[in-house]
Amino acid sequence: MQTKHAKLFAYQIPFRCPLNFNGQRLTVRNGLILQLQNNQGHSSFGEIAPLPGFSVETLQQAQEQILALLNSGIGNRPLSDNLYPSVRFAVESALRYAPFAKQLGNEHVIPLLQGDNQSVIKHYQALAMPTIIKLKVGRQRVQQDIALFNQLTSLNSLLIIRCDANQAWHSKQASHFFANINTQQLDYIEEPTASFTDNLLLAKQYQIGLALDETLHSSSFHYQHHPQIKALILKPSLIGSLTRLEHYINIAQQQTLAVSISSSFESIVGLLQLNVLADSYKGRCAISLGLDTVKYFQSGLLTDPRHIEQDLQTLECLWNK
Ligand code: OSB
Ligand code: MG
Repeated sequence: MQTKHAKLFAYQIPFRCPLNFNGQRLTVRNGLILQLQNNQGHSSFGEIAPLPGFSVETLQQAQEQILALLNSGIGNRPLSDNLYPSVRFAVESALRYAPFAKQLGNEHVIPLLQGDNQSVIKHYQALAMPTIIKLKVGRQRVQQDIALFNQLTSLNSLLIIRCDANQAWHSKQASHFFANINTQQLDYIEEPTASFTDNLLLAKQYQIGLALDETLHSSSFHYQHHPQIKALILKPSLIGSLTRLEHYINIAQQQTLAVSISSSFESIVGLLQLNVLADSYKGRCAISLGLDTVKYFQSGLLTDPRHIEQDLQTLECLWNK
């Protein structure tokens, strides 16, 4: 299929409250939407929104790269190996021209809880106490994380929690956490410390499951299976190439790992694209969707799947040919 037209839009979506990304406090989310149209008139989207604190590239760099690519004619020749992950994922997925769902496949979206203990508990109750949640830990004293975990599990003895520490703990802090929770109710934890070796040791000692997230983003990392590893967290905007994602899906399939296709706080356009991608992996491994992030945006621009076309018309257009 040949691409006939391309448009590039710039968006800015305010967060409801400022959010912290690896020490970077953001009040708005900035990104780009790529819209391609093929010679049969089908439209397709990709989102380019490097996440400060997580992405190697800045939005400015990504914007320069996508504009250069549009200038040289997108889809005319193989993509260079030097594309930034956010650009590569947007372009590769838009070029697939896979039809969009009209809404997120909610049944597999895992509720994400973060904030102070009181608001997390309130949030959990407001959700009618689901049996699986993802909980951010490592952003307050360990003792408070322990109290929160135990409060949640005491509200619902059937609750299974997936924790995510974003490598915030030292080994001692992680030990303290695992020693003081009911590990039977911990499905797995993403990245307790920054050391992969320590994480494996901790997991063995406390008989808990590990999930790999940040670890997968390092180009020098080569997967070797350990029985403690239970899940892979795949963030396509940070991993970039569909081939690399496919590689991890193959590993998950071979080792029976769970996979979470997870957001990097994209607009609804990026989230729908991630949903399409997750659907394409169905049947190969247990897939869940880490896409419960649109709730952090002020409702309006690019937060409602029904209004994408109208919303795009209000955005600054950086390319239209
Ligand atoms: O650490 O998993 C993370 C979003 C942006 C950057 C890092 C992370 C996240 C998420 C996305 O947690 C939501 C999810 O995975 O459920
Ligand atoms: Mg994570």
